[in-house]
Amino acid sequence: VIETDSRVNQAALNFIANGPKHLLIDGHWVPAVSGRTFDVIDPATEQVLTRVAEADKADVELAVQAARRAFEHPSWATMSPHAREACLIRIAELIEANAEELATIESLDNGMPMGMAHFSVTAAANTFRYYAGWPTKAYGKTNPTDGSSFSYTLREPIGVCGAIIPWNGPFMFAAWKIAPAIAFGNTVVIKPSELTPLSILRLGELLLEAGLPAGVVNIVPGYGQTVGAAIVEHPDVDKIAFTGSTAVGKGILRASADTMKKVTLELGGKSPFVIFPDADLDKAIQMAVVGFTGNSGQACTAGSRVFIHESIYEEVAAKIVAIANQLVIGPGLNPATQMGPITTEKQFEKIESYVAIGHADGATLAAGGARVGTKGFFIQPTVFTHVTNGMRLAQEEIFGPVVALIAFTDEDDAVLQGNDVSYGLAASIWTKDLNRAHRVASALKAGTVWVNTMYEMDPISPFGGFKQSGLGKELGAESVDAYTQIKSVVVRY
Ligand code: TXE
Repeated sequence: VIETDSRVNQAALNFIANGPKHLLIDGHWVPAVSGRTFDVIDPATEQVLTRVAEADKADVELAVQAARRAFEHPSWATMSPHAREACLIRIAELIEANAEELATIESLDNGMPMGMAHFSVTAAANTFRYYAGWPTKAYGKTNPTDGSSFSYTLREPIGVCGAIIPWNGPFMFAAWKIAPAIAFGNTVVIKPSELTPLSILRLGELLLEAGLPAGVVNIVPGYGQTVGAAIVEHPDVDKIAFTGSTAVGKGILRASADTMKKVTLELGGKSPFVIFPDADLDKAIQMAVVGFTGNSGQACTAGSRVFIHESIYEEVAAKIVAIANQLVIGPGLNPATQMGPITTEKQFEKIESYVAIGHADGATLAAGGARVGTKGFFIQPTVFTHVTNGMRLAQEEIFGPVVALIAFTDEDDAVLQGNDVSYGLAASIWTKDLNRAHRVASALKAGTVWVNTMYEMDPISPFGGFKQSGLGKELGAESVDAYTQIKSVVVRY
């Protein structure tokens, strides 16, 4: 493990030492009603970075009331669309102006390398900028009639949106939920993961600086079973947008039934990365490694099953192993770091358990598999070869830098095996044959398919999983339906 670089952004350190670690409710930073706090850990050192106020049911109550007031009067929903647009643009600009600080906070809290942290911060700014274009375009329609009435639709906000986000990409996921919600006139109660709340607290400051009215976005850090559950059960929350595990997503869907909330879910994945023999092999191999080691494999779209044509299997596997063995592992803040620590101890232990499962399943450990160093949650990039798609290694989301290399015989076999899994979030196909690229892109059951690329995300493109990877779409024009509802109005002459 290489050392942390000494040139750390001072504004970030200052925020961690002195910035508000309270809840943001109704435009004010307030302590939790209970007075409780929880520790935030730096995964590269296992040291406590700071302590943050721990919200609970009583705080959710106050946050929902504030969000409801901001929604109704004075109404964020009926504010001029141009004013809402201007506010979203200001937020994007403030994120960009504070990018180094935000990326540093994200890297310290989550462990991700600075390059990745900057990617997330830029993606978040782009998301606010993209949605700044929407308040002025939330059109309804005029419906055809026989001339004796006037019939039209209104596209209206849903109301108070509960956002629950995970720890693997906190800042970007916060933007994915807040930006569309407020663009269409909704208000928000957001719960960051208890494991990585810091960049979202800093975002809260920027939202206020941008002039977002009090109560439009409320931030309640805390635990899933308490704060998360209280948001999901609250009768005055109209919609839930969740990113996290499939198991918790299913529970949220069930719990939302009682109050008939609208729900969007972005859940886990076990995405196929398919290398055909005619691919640009050097690029494919490089990106295969990025696909399972990017963000230390803690990505819902990670290419955790790499399918390699049998004619090139040994050659490609050997090269993947060689690159994986050379990756520089260290704290996210060191510019030389290519792979940071695992974000939490619990996740680290889960990954270690899958190394044991791989052995037990009879796969061959070709690289990694062990802890790196003694401090911090560092683990080696881990490659299992001679995996068959039925093994647990190939069927269950590990959420770490562990890849299963699986052989396939022909295109049909690649599609069959690629689809033979309960998830359907993403896929990556590597081939120079244009016909094959389109055929396989169409045949794979996944919400996003990349051809000769990987991890390309843009708020212009809708994102969301098939099968057990989720429900509904975020981003893109399709997300308009997730944050608005249609009202039909009929006026009889
Ligand atoms: O996720 P949780 P965990 C997968 C990944 C990982 C596994 C477990 O495989 O190993 O999930 O991670 C909140 N009501 N993903 O346990 O619990 C929680 O506080 C309401 C994939 O950390 O799903 C946090 O804010 N909320 C995923 C958020 O849910 C609840 C990203 C996510 O945590 C809750 C993260 C409850 N009952 C993990 N229980 C992806 N799609 O990228 C928890 N939460």
